[in-house]
Amino acid sequence: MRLSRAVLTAVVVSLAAVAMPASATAAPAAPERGVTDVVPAPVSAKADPKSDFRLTPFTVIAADRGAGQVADYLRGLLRPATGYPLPVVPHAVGLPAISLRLGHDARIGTEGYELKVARDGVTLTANTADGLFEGVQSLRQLLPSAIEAKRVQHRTWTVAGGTILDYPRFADRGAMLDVARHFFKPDQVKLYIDQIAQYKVNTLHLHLADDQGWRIEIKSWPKLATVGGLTAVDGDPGGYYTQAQYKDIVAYAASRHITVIPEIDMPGHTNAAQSTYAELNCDGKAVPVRTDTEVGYSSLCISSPITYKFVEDVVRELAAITPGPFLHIGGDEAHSTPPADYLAFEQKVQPIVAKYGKRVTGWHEIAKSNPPASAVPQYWDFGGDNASVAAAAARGSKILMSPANYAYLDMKYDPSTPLGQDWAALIEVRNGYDWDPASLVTGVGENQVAGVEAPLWTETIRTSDDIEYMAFPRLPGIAEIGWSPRATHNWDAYRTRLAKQSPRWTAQGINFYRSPQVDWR
Ligand code: TNX
Repeated sequence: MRLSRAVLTAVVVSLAAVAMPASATAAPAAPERGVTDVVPAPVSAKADPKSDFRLTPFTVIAADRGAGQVADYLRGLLRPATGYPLPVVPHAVGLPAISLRLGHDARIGTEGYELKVARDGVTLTANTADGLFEGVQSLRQLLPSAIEAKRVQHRTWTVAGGTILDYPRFADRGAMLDVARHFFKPDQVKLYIDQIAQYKVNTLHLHLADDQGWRIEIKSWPKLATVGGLTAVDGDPGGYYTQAQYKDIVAYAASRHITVIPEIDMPGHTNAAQSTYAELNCDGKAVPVRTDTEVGYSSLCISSPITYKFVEDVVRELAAITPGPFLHIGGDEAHSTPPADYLAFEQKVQPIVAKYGKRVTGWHEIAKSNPPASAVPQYWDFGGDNASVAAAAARGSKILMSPANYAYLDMKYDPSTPLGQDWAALIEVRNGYDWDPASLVTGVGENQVAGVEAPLWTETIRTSDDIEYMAFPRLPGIAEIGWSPRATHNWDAYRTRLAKQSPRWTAQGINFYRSPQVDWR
């Protein structure tokens, strides 16, 4: 019997189907991405593979009034790799659209959003532009990682289907960059802003002055920057931001829905100021310049009126160029300031911050000075009992959590990490993720926690590559702890989601640490 060609083909095809390896039919390969893969994990996410949305050259971005800035930002994200025009329009009028809508939804607060991806369009709804911006960060993760490429990629662009309802656990999710130990130029700070914004980080704390360098122009004390800014750790080149450059960084951060918190550390960590201006020392003699990495040796002169003139001038000028509500006044490791002097200093300085319309934040040592309930102590110790921090929380202060043994991005991953320090801990990706801000400090529970911040001290950090290597992949973990519900916390699930982020980092040019704890793709 001769089989016709058609019959033969049919037999071969059905045989091939039977012969398919069991793994391919029983467990289809995990998709590259979906609504349940987003980092930080959303409050709720329901995937629907039948409702994928395709971006095409005809797709438009339809934006409500008040959503224009986020729409332009989204267009800027999607255009380089797609090459599509993606015009921003008020109404889609029949064209396939990504719609950005402002509404009133009591479930999602000021930073939450609802994202619906269907075959005929994507709808992102929030109560504020901040919420839309955070929703856009989820939306971009639903596209192939090639969307992060800087040049046109010829391929299809499918947004993974489904719905997300999402809002943050804590109001503050921050990153700190120490630009004092090593200086980073405005463009480097902006690059870091873009990198952290994608994980819904909403504050950037800039550590602007320390023993080794002063980094912000103060017009009434001009040599702080022009002389005190010349140095950096180990004799490396210094630098400073003019007030115009600082304002530009602040505006750039605002365009990424990030608030800048400037820090002038005092009464310790002040050698750069005291080597520049002799009158800031009790004996009227300038101290020598220092670029080593000792801490705790410097102190402003607590008994001198000039000290408070200096502080007020700095606070006034900084407050005038800082739209955010907080000024950070440091206060850590003031080992050369006697406790009574520390108290006297804090009680004089904190009202100066209030006088210029700002709220005080500072390292948790400020809690010893009975700060007002509006002040936010930033906890950096290892957890457990801390009477003054607990007392501040009991008086109504919220506490920002930056435990050095979990959240410090300058800690080495393991003994072989070429950068960083190890005084607090070695922090592998899992350690950096496995902690809970609401059960860290006795007496500071869920409602007393302002949020989390991941500080990056830069004694050993010199370049943007160095910043990226220490922040990635740990910063997304801290961001997730700050954003995602406690109930989503699960290392095994997280490490799988984290692995799927790495092609995005590669496309963005981020120099990340390939932790052996994660099965990178
Ligand atoms: C401690 S903890 C510091 C910084 C250092 C850092 C290095 C704290 C508030 N201060 O002065 O840069 O350790 O890890």
